[in-house]
Amino acid sequence: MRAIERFDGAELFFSICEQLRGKRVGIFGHLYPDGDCLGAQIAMHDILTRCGAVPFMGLQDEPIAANLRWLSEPGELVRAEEIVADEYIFVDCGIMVRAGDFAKQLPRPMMLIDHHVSGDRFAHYNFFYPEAAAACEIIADFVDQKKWPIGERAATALYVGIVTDTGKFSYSSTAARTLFLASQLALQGADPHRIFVEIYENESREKFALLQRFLASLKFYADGAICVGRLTERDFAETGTAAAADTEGLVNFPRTIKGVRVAAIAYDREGKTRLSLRSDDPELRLDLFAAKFFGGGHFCAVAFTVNDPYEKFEKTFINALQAHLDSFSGGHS
Ligand SMILES: [Mn+2]
Repeated sequence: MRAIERFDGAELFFSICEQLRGKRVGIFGHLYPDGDCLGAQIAMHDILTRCGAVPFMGLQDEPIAANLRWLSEPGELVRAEEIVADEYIFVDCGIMVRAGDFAKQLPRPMMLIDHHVSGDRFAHYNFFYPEAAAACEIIADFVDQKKWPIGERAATALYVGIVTDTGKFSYSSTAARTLFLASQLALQGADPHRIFVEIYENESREKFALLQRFLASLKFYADGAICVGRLTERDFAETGTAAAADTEGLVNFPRTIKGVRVAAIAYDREGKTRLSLRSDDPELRLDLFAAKFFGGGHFCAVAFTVNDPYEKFEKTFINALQAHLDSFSGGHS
């Protein structure tokens, strides 16, 4: 039987947290925050509060996805640029540009906790583990190793980060450690069923109208190995949805089609085209593909933005993706 692999650095992590006693600490994530980002911010807020620090959670001026709003208390998330603190911490954000423009003005952050494949390591202390399924998994592991007391709320926040970043414990990043830590969080008060209902069974009718359009738009390439869905400004306007929040998870539908090795969604966002790609196979190294377009992410999940309308970019995109698949297919058919 294999042992559960832990992340090193738990000792150092808590000693830094304890050094922050009495200090004002800004905790930030990335633009368009997801469950892992918010979950990690809330958990760090809890840990730092217990250490005697005065933490603040920052958010860019943008809406949080409707199915995540229950996580934070009203007024708890402040505009990122309004936070003036002694030290700064970033979670789930490997590169500074993903944090938004406000971050350029900050001094070097004290700490970074991240699990993206590539990153700048821009903080003094970088807890950077690309093998982690979620930033929340790293924090949950440290908490578990040190038997650090966390309350029900932080346990719930960490569970949310893990369940969302692993696609409900389904992606290839899901390890024995992931399941073990989820069970530890459940013992600390995270309620798996309640969290599931909050996140996955509260879809709006507007989002379903968008899903209908997305499914109707699917196009297949490369003998069905590539499947792309497309949403335009008009789709968002006519369904009353928002590009950033309501596209979450849509790309997972084509990913489940037999024969599809890479699924993608291309949608209009603020006059640009946002592409989000998923695969089931880490060997396809989508992170390297996204890097060609100045994007990033994980082996199996990446995103990037291009300035051209999708209709203009489509041919380049499909050709490049097909060439990428050909060169990374190795022993696969
Ligand atoms: Mn994450």
